[in-house]
Amino acid sequence: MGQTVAEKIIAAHLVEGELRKGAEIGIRIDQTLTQDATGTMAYLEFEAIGIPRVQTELSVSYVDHNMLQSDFKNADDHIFLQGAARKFGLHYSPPGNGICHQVHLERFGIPGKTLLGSDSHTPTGGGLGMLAIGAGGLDVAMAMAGKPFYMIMPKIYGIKLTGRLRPWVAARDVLLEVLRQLTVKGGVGYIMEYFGPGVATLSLTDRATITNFGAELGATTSVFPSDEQTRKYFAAQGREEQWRELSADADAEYDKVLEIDLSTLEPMIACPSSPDNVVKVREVAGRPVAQVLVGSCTNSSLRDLTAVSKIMAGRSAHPDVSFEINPGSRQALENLTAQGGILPLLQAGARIHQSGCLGCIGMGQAPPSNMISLRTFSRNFPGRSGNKGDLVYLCSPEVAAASAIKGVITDPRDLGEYPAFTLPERYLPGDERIERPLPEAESAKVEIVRGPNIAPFPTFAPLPETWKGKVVLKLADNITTDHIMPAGAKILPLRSNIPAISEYVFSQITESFARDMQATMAEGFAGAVIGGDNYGQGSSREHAALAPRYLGVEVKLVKSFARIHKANLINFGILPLTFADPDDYDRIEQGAEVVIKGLRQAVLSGAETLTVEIGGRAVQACCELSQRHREIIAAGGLLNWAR
Ligand code: MIC
Ligand code: SF4
Repeated sequence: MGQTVAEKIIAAHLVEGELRKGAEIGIRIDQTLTQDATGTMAYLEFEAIGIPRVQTELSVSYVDHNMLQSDFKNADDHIFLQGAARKFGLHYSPPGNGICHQVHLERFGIPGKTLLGSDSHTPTGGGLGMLAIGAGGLDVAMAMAGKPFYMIMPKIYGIKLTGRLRPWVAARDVLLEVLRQLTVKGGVGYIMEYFGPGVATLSLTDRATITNFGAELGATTSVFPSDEQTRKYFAAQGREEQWRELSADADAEYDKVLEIDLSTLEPMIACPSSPDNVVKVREVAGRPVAQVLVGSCTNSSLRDLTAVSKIMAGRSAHPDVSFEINPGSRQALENLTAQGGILPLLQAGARIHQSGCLGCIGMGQAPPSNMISLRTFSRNFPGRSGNKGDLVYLCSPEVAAASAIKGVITDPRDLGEYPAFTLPERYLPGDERIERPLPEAESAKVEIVRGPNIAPFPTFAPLPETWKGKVVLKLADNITTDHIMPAGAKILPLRSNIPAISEYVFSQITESFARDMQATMAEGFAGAVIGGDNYGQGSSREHAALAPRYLGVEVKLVKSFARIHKANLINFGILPLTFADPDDYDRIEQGAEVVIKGLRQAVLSGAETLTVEIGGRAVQACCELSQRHREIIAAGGLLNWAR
């Protein structure tokens, strides 16, 4: 039987297991990336593993998230990351240089290679035919140490593209349509692979928008073939020699197929507060908008910024709109400048910021109260903008520009003819500030500087024979990692200090959670959290497992898990269980006592179901774990296990 692109890359990197869907496999990782908000912890973990230098073909440490420097913390982290890169043999991309995914696409990605990144939008690299996967920092640290990356062999969801996008309809709309149909959990357990005649009509950065935003489907990753469009992009980047062709075999089989005729799509928009709450722009047109943000790793490439600049040329942003541009990278900004694209934006009233994540992760740019913020970002989870009860909509750069002009949500087709533009055949590289790895002899002399906010890594106890706890929280479906471990300008700077950041665990849901956990622990109980479907969707932040574990949460019993979060729970020794009978969920009350007898023995001996006594009632829970996972949990986490 023929193979898909994803299967070919996995087969070429397989080091453990066999290519059977649903079985655990280990793959070799060629490249890694980290960003600063997950990177400090990842390098502390790498240090704890004790390997002196990264073992990958290429590893890059980016600073793009924690850019506001309102005290010493973020600036200290940047210095730590630069030192760690010099010490351990990595490339280093400093603040202002761009969002990790955008810069990695431009300067480092290679078709057919594997990339593991400590950020959930790592699949951006799938746009150029990489197998690019998001993971927790500890998994990335292990990959840097030359260890395989383990995952359950996903199924392949073929997305067949036919036709061609009409003017004013963008790559963003393709995935908004897929999200509308499949929802934020539709991709769980799958790699989304794009094929069909419509693929050739999409530019490389359009493809990257699609694979990036595909993270919101809960998919393991998304991938496009590498073809003539890809070659053109590599030529424009001055690295054509790194390009190679890669396509699915004609007789490749997909586990499921969804067909999208690009020529029938219309401008779409995701309404508050979930990326799959999608409608046609026409259905919500006319709602007043207070803020329009163009940026984020989903939509801030040179193509996107050029489109916005051309649309704004000779027009102005509405006086009631704060119209802001967050360029994806120094390269995008340099080339936009060289082409004369900045002036029309400034004249239209744009606030142009440095390259980075900025408002996408609540590092500034919070919108005014009770007013609509329109963003070309990937997530509109509740409160992520910085405001409780926020009204964030997600859309294409075209919809954003049209709405900025009119001051209300606008279908961009109302603006008339789509402006013509071309992109340069050869880009200015914009990589002046990227540091190359130091030679080994020089690395050895580097002393890593650690600010006072960089706390040592906490240690955790192994799994006990009988586990005693309390239901400390009962939650609904689709809980995001932003609910579990919020981000934003106040909390993100604590990412390298687990005791400090743990104070904010679940603070969006109940402000007293950390204090309540302390009281529970003082009574001699550990914590169990009950959840619904798709628990832990969104970010790759391992802090959403590490910080609750630090507070004493040791068991999570839910209807279903998001992939990366489940992997992070295992890495920090939290037992992930799912309901055998989902109706049991309704019978559980917050505060109930929980006992699991013979737990350690059951986990280690491969038990697939466990009896959990909750409030005196026996509840059957499924324990879907590989033998490796079981040993890791019994040891109290991956670092204990590896030692
Ligand atoms: C996000 O978009 O939620 C983030 C911030 O980039 C996260 C990583 C983090 O929390 O540091 C992600 O997507 O993994
Ligand atoms: Fe940064 Fe936003 Fe992309 Fe996350 S989704 S990497 S915060 S730009």
